Amino acid sequence: MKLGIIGLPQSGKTTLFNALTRATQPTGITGKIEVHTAVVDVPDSRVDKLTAMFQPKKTIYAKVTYADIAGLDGSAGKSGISGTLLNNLTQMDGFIHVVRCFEDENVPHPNGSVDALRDLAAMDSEFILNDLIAVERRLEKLAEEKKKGAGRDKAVIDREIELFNRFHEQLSQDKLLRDLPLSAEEEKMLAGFGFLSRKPVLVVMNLSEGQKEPVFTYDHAHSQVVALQAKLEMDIAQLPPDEAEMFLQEYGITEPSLNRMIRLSYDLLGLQSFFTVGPDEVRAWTTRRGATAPEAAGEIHTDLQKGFIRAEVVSYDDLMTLGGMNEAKGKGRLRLEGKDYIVADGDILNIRFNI
Ligand SMILES: Nc1nc2c(ncn2[C@@H]2O[C@H](COP(=O)(O)OP(=O)(O)O)[C@@H](O)[C@H]2O)c(=O)[nH]1
Ligand SMILES: [Mg+2]
Repeated sequence: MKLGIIGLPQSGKTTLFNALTRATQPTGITGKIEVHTAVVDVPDSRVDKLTAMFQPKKTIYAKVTYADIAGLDGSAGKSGISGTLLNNLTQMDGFIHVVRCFEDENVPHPNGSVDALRDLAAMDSEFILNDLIAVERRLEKLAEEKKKGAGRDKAVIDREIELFNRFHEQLSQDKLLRDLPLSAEEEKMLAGFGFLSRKPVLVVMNLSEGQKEPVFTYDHAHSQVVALQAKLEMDIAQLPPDEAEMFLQEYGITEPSLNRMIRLSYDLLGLQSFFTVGPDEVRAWTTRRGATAPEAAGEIHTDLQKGFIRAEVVSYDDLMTLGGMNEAKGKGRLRLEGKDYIVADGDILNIRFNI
């Protein structure tokens, strides 16, 4: 899963990226289109507790990839976002949109003043305009395809035309595609398209130290808003762990906002974790919410999906309450589930398979 960090120049994207990844990319750089990518562990106290219970040789957390995408500045205009940048954006599963709220006269704002709502709307409009261009191109292609009469079934083409006309109407009103409810079938039709305004967004208000959270409504589907202090988070992330711990205690912070942000972005993408446990390894795996047991098994290995027989399942809460696998088994809480079982967040799975 890949999340793109976007926002105007000087909003704090690279600062946030450094905080997330403990990297030391130079900040304050503008005018360069470039992408830095890093894989980040999803903090999860359940993994820590399972590790304490099973004392495995190895512990592996779930992962999310973050990409610091520079180059968007709200000025793409009528021609849309250009080649490489658009390519990078299209590949993302969702976005972290950094919006500047901090005042700092040493950091010039590209639009002259700090105004979070204006900046947020500007980026949304840029995505909307870009999608509109893509939809218009698609509609032209579909009209041609229909005229030619060869290839795909006419009814299929008509359904697509109907959907893209609806998209066109939405975008023409300066509205996000995210806010347009779609049927499961329509979602399927769109699998190959990377419309930017359809991707889930976590808006990050980047505050200065001690700044009060601005009152903010961003009421859209598949969207969330969090506030954090990117610079402070970066400074904490770059401390050695014991010093970071002391620092957090001193400020009375129970957990860096960053951890919460990582988990929120994971939720936003409609993902959940399940676990595998044992003396060798305790590991968190990622699957979509609503995934069946064989699908989840497929995350571990395709052989486990193909040869799936049954899954032994115990919930995280049951395991913790009862104190161990044998206890869970003794109390009948270790269930045998078949191929239609819908995996729940926190399930501990052992896949029985035959290949
Ligand atoms: N005062 C203050 N400065 C920040 C904060 N976040 C970023 N900056 C500064 O703003 C400038 C731009 O940050 P950077 O992360 O490079 O922004 P980017 O262009 O979006 O990647 C740098 O000089 C940062 O030190 C913050 O929360 N408070
Ligand atoms: Mg940057």
